[in-house]
Amino acid sequence: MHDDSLPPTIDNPELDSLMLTIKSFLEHLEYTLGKDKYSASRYDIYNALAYAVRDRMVERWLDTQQHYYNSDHKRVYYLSMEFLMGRSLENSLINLGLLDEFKEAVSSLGYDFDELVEDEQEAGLGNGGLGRLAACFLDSMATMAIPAYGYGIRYEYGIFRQKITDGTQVEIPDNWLRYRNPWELDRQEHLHPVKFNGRVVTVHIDGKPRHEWVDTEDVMAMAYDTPIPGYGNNTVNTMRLWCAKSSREFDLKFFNEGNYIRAVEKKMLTENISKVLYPADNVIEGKELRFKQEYFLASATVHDVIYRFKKMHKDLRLLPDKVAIQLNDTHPALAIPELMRVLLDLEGLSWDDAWNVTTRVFAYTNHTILPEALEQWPVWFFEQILPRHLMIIYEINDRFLDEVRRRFPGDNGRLARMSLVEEHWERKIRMAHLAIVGSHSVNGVAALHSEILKNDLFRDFYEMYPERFNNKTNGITQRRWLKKGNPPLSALIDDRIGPGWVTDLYELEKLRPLAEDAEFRADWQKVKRENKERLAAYILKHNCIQVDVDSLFDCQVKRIHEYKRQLLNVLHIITLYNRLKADPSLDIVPRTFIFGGKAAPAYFIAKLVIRLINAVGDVVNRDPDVAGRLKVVFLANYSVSLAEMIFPAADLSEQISTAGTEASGTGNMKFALNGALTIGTLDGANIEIMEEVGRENIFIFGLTAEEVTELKRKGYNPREYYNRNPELQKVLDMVSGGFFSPYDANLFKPIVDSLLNQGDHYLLLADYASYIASQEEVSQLYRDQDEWSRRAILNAAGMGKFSSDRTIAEYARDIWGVDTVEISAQAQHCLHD
Ligand code: IMP
Ligand code: B1N
Repeated sequence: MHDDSLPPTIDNPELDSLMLTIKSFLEHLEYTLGKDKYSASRYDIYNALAYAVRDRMVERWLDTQQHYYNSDHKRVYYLSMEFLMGRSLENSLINLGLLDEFKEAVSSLGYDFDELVEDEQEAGLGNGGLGRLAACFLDSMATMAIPAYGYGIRYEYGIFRQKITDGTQVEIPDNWLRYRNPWELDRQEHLHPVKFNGRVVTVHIDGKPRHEWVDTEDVMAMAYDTPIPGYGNNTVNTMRLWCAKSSREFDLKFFNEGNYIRAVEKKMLTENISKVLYPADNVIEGKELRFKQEYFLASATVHDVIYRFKKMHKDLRLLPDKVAIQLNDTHPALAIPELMRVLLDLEGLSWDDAWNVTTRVFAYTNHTILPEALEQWPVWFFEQILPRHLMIIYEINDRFLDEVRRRFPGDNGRLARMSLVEEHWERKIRMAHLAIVGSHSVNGVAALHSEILKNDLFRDFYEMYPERFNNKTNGITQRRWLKKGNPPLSALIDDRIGPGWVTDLYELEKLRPLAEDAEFRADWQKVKRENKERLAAYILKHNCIQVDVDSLFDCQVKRIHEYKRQLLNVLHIITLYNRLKADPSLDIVPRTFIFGGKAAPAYFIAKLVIRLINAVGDVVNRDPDVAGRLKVVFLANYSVSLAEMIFPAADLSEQISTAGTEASGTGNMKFALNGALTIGTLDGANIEIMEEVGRENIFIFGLTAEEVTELKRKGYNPREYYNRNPELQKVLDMVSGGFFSPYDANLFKPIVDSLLNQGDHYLLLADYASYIASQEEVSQLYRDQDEWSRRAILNAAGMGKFSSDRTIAEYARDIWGVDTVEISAQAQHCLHD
């Protein structure tokens, strides 16, 4: 910051800037919030600070948007039902290059910056990887100066807060907007009516049918905009989230009936659309309200996109020259028939023109192959709620199936497999098929995943449209996941290789030679230790467990799901426990097992796994025979903020999903970037991480995806593994026999049942022995701290590929066809210029 040798005169521009910051903060406290330093609560202080930060973004924001308007570049619209943004204050300051100045201003006013930052409610409008990926992409698009918008829903309640009571997950509603949200600006004027229900009237004009959707019940979508600042440039993009408001006509209709209370009730019901995020990850809930949410996002966004396009252009056939829409999974895929409806019914385009425009605008990203997560909406939902869209989908399907027939005559099996309509049991629309047929690009999120899409899940479609299929391996933003989350490591890296990595993560390659430098390894270890101490203090405060910072921090943090196999990790813990009990003098490497993650509230087995982790912790943490060697910690309410503290402190990253099930994973990248070694299967992006860091610097175990398929084909019998392995047998018998649930002996039976009697769908028993052996190698290596840190450095050095900047550059080049648009620093603002 400012040089102390300079006299504090008014000629010092840095001091000027500092004084303006202080002034801005005080003015917001007084004029925006109506408080003075005596009456201000801690939230007032935080809000005043946030407004001062926001002010510094607004000029660049207006400039950026004005420039996009004037230069009329092609824009990208990233549509997502989830944006897991986390906190904004420190991140904004980092990207704006104002962190030091604001820290100084805050401390000169007598406040603690680090405490204030913690007062921010995090924006948890997402479940896990898919929502956080959308947030990383927004950061990268702004940093790379891409004219881009994130479009989503402004849920009043984000992902629930998780409490652990008696070892059990309890869900607390996340009322994140209670103390205002200083980052958003409401756009009362940006309102779009979104139609529901009603019926379709077809009239024939000159022999041509024209469809009108009438007697609808309309809900207004109102825009709230959040600025998304790029790092070290002048770009500020927009995230626009829609909030549901009842329409005036709606109100009139119901209030005129004279029953005032009933009318208010009805009004509230329509506004429920944006009330709450569905808390299930990698599984669909099939609820009507969710269906309405998806259409609400799709419709409001399509209308906004067209409204903006029309400010500059008349001919909608040129839309693909100016607009690219990326669908974050099928959740917003109703935008495809919605755009068709607008082009056909409102703009009067021919079917062929409308279809040509639509398929050139849309691109679809698939994020999962789990069958329970593939969206299929009952036809009767459409009949009742979106009757016109059903007609359009049927026509898309008829034309598509004609094309299939031409390409593959007589292949009726193929027709049934590829149809947009699933005819089994009740009729359903297969949203993935709609998304593939309606897009020019279909991508998976890691190399293996994209291969599975082509060769397996969407094989028929790949045979028909091979040119549509491509891979875009996920990435993460190093601004949040290293610079913000791990200040000591960032400082160390800056010191040795300079700060270029912040916008070009491949710069980390320069760490490779430093892995051989003993002094650098010592500094690296010091940083890791400092971060482990910070996490240990947090654990002591929140879990009342004292952990040893010299022990190996073995971390698995992610949503709780059977395919992610937290249970396999638990089986390893119990195995170690048994070995120590059998031979108390056994010399093992002390470990602290750290878990974090939420279970979907209705996911019985996932919730039971949380109870098991805590129950095992209760036994292990209290047993004097293993004291000092094993600790088990479940950290409640895993969230972006907690993640920012865990990744820097981890020694070992658990990425142990059944091969072929985790589309990519992104936590795996965050751990390695922060200097953890990975133990993992050959799944998702783990494979590419191995390629980048070297096979010798990662612990790989278990069946490959091909071997999994082969084993299942031959007939997998988990009992064989149980019968053959006495150590495994003992572990499972303890769990099912009530060793960890003495007051309720049968409590954990369903878990063991799922393995032994219900087919062990995710092949835990098949991978158990290999996992245990790999963990032994981990322990051996950890004894050699110098070698361990050498490999950790090589891991971080290999993370260049996993910046979301690289991912976004590929989307921009291969799918969107958009250029970067540098915004210059200028800013003369006048409403009348
Ligand atoms: P929007 O995102 O389409 O609402 O437009 C954002 C920005 O585009 C505004 O803040 C203006 O900078 C610019 N813009 C929109 N309409 C006009 C116009 O009619 N004249 C000049 N600039 C405009
Ligand atoms: O998307 C991430 C990947 O890194 C993960 O491997 C993948 O599991 C995750 C329905 C999902 N796939 N599908 C979902 C989320 C919410 C929902 O309602 C499905 N999440 C993923 C980013 O590519």
